[in-house]
Amino acid sequence: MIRDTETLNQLLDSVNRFVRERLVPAEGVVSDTDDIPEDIVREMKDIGLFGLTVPEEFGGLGLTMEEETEVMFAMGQTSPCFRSLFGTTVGIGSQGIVFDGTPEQKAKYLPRLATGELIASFALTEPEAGSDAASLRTTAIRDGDHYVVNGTKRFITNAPHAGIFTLMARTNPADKGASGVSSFIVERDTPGITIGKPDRKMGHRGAHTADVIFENCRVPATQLMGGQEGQGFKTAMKVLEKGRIHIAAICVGVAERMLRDALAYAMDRKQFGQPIAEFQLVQAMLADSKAEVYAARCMVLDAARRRDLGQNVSTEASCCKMFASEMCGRVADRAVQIFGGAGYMSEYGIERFYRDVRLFRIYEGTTQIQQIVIARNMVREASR
Ligand code: COS
Repeated sequence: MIRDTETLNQLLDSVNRFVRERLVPAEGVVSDTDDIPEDIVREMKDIGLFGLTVPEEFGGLGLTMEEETEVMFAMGQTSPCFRSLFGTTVGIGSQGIVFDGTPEQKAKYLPRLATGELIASFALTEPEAGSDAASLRTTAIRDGDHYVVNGTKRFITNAPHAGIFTLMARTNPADKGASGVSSFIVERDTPGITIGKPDRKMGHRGAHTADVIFENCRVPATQLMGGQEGQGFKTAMKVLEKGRIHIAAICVGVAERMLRDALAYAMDRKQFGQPIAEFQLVQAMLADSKAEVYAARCMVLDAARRRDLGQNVSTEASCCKMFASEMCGRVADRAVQIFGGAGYMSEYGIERFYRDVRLFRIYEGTTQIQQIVIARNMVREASR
């Protein structure tokens, strides 16, 4: 749902300009230094990127899913590490509070998240609990007016920069399933939290992940999300469901960028006396990519509009995440192939995208998890 086309177009104009003039020229240096310069972070805050999904009453832009999707198509036109910096705050880090926080929790955290003063991370994954998220072992045991948290969270995006963690922990250790899990808003400076060394990754240089270790960390009971125990897994699933449409939109944007670069290269590069774009085998790769990007774009917009209408989009969100991330991987592979030898060389940039987009098929639910969600929903609906 687009609430006001003119306002959205103004936002998209500034995002497109920012991407073109500031982010694309910085891609190489960010990758080389593994760091996003402070002035770029400041501009992200000025444009309002940290507040895209925070409701307007708390100082954000309160974008609908369709509007957010359009912004992510635009943000995808550059290295995905830039999106990661504000994406966890806009997405999985903050949305638990938006969906399930108490009025006090919303009033305390959302305004500072919206300005980018506070970065939020989503702490679900553990060394022994990834796809099987409900098996998480981190415990939060009630002790008076606090919970005592113990456990390790792994691969947590933006952990080194986070001011708060949306933490999923087991409040009822006797209940080994999803209903024993609760969600908390944990402030970074709570005693008992250690952040591990930043992980060394295949790609996404400039975006940082690390372990977050909780040792007898005493979290005030007021930080229990929504004031209710046993709801944490559901909060996580709701947040991830929305996140899957967001990630799928980024996949579409990045695939468009790679395809544009591959087309420009194919029109410029001459072999056998003519631009390689004139050769039908190269054209096949361009055409297959174009059709698949178009299909993914249509899917993501449809899912976003359905979500805005209040429909249950569990199946559609997983379809989008699965199709768009796999599509993005195929487009990256073809783009490297079109670049040929140059595709393997760092200076041309396309190999960096090839490595970066590999993550899309893994995080916020692997392709195999999306298949499980889709098929389970199909069986459930058919047996009703
Ligand atoms: N919205 C709201 N509630 C949901 C939901 C959703 N999208 N999906 C599941 N739930 C609820 C279920 O309704 C169920 O509640 P009830 O017991 O009251 O019915 C509860 O959550 C447990 O759901 P389910 O039985 O489906 O849980 P499973 O343990 O079988 O796990 C999968 C389901 C595999 C889908 C889940 O573990 C998952 O998504 N794993 C991937 C995790 C992931 O994406 N990790 C990435 C880390 S963040 S980068």
